[in-house]
Amino acid sequence: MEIKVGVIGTGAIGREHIKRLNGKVQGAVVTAISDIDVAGATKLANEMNATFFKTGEELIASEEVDVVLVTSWDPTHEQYVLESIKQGKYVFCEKPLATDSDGCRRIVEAELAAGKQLVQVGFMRRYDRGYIELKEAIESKKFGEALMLHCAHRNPSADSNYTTPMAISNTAIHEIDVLRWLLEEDYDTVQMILPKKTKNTHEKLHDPQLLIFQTKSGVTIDLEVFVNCRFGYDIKCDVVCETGEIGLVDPVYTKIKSEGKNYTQVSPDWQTRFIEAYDYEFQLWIDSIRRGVIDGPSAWDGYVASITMVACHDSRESGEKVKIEIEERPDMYN
Ligand code: NAD
Ligand code: ISE
Repeated sequence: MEIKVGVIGTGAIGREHIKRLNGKVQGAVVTAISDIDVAGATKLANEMNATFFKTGEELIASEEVDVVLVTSWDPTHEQYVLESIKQGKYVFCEKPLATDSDGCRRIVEAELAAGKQLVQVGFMRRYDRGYIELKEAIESKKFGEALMLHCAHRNPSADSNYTTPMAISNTAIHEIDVLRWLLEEDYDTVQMILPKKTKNTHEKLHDPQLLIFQTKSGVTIDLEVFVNCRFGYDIKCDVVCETGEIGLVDPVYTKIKSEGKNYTQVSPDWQTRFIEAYDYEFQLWIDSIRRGVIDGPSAWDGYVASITMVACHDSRESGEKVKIEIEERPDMYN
């Protein structure tokens, strides 16, 4: 029997995930959708033979829905995740889990009260072949201990609703999760630096931004977030070890020779850059639901990311290095 998925939020990534769940992922079918854009979502529901629900809460409660996928705007995530937990349904929530650490904490508390892991967060980089290979190399200690990481998260452009804090809450949140997963340790401190501003930004966005993390064991990470870089979607992670360096390469399958040049292209967007990671992420999510054991990025991981994010905001305000304090992880997440 296919697992019936209800999707809340049918914008860019919602539609991508619907296509993937219906077309690529084995064992799942999207049966219900909801969006505040009633006209657009009703049209989509008709095209794909799914039921449109006026509110996310009605969708979550429906018998037509076994599990929930939340792909609406960031500030709406918490309410739908909490409602899914209340209804005892598995829920996949795109990042961020909630817009602040109090919201993430409420979700962790609700899940602990439910006594079962129901939530998975959309930190898809853990499913990217490049990051998986980096993790294997670090764990094997083939090149000795990891000492420093040089990372960048670049987007071609950001719209006028994208503000300075979103460089962390909406963008760097991916690295905040994947780098602690890669190194298997938490951060100790963070310091933010605001470099010279590009002319291609607007008043409410300081772009680029630079973050320097120190992990508990002393690994130093520099992370550039530059969301108006203009040249493409560019993700860098170079791990400097004692006797070698391992780094991500852009997944390219062709090269171009033309007009005296020989080159490869930069990925244009997140859809292209991480397409295989998203496919793998969703197949494993559906498989884990069948087994009844969620083993992807948890609500706890979403919470830790949010605490780290708050420390980044504090450091941007003060210019100082800020300590990142995280409580002991509850047993359910060990
Ligand atoms: P989008 O603006 O294209 O789509 C969001 C949709 O949510 C819109 O159709 C909007 O009408 C709908 N919506 C807003 N409030 C709602 C509500 N209360 N109930 C139901 N629907 C509501 O945005 P997007 O780019 O698709 O991003 C959606 C989410 O996915 C964001 O949280 C974003 O951070 C995340 N995202 C993750 C990745 C990733 O790489 N993992 C990539 C892109 C976006
Ligand atoms: C977007 O929401 C994503 O999650 C992308 O992966 C990220 O690169 C982009 O900055 C975000 O806005």
